[in-house]
Amino acid sequence: MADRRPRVWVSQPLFDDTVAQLAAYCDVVATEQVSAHSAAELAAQLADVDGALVTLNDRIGAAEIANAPALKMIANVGVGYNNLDIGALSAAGILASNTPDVLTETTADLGFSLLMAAARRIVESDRWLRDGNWGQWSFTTMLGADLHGSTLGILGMGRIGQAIARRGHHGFGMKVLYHNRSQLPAEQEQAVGARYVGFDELLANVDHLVLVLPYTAQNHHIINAAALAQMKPSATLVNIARGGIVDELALADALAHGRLASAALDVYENEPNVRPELLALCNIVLTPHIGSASLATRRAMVQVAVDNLLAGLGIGPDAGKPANAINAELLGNGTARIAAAGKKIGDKKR
Ligand code: 8YV
Repeated sequence: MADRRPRVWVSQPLFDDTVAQLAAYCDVVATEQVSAHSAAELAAQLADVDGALVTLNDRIGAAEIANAPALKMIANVGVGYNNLDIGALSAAGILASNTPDVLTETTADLGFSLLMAAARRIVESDRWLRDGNWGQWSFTTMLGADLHGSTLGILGMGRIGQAIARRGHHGFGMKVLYHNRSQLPAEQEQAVGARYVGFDELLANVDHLVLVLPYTAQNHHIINAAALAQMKPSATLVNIARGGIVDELALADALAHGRLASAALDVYENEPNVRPELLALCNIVLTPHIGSASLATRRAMVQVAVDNLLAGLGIGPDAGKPANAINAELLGNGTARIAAAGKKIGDKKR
């Protein structure tokens, strides 16, 4: 059978010049408007392609790939990939990749910005001033909580967690406590000035808690009413991970009744819908999932995803070995569709 150019689908507008690199090797179908694709639309788009470049908007599991016989590779633009059912993709021999590293510092920057904004009541102050409330300077207006010298807690100590710890320890002289599935090696802990503690100890002892753990079924609503009740009433909670980690109604209740001083969320359980109970509060900062949203970082993420996609389709310098394969075991055990095909599609230099 004669070689044909692979077909790829790009699920939403990204950066045209970066995505154009795909067109040198592949026939590209690019969605031109930002839209949430239904399960049926995803299945229809994936039915006829070899690869896809997708984002967290695209929830892809067994049903969406059931009629996609040519599909070999899904490149997710993002480090989190809870939108993909990796078990279902692996069972079908479809590789998946993500974009770690390039977004670490940008996302840590946002986490820290949200922490400062919430603890020092910056957004609330801005709104209060614009609303014409500043009649007279007063000693007690908008009293908040200090970051310097306080205790920072981090739940989830991967790359982004460590980058936040570094900021807190080296930049703000904070004591840093963390909890994670596994304890870091001693030299890594020292580099970011962080000490491992149990989950309950973390909740009870920190002045500020930042959530940076990957979302799984096991940690669904791990920050619930009981967890919030263990925290200091003066504490700040920041979530830059995934919305499902926090019970949003319990959080809104704690904030409304003075059991937690402040919070900041960049992620929500049912994006883009934000609960009215959260919107009604003044002691919470709400941003629309912009953790990695600097221009340079978003461009870098798309480049990494494009490189992964081409590699997964057997094209370019890393042909057959996408650098960020999530289910890389498929390459080792020969069950990846690309490996089973056993051929390189094109060898054009990039
Ligand atoms: C991305 C994110 O912008 O990387 C992640 O996990 O949450 C964001 O940085 C998002 O995933 C885009 O798909």
